[in-house]
Amino acid sequence: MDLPPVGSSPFPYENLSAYYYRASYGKLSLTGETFDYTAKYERDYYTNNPEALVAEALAALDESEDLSRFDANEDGRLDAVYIHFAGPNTGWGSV
Ligand SMILES: [Ca+2]
Repeated sequence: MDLPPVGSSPFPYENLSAYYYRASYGKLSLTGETFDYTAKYERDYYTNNPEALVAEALAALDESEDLSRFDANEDGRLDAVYIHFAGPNTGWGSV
């Protein structure tokens, strides 16, 4: 498999797929769909409860999308979710 195309952002943040492909030494090819969601509260609200943001975003998405297409093994659960909180860098491991 070829490395995914390089985007406009500088290395190593050109795109998520390329990052994980490199980080896995070519073993993980990450594909999917992206959706925008604007959180109900300011970032600090989720600092000690990031699960609340995940639940909130998925509930909103569930109203507009058929999420069953992200359940390839048909176990009734999404196969993977990646959430990227846009905004300034607040440090490693932070929301
Ligand atoms: Ca599943």
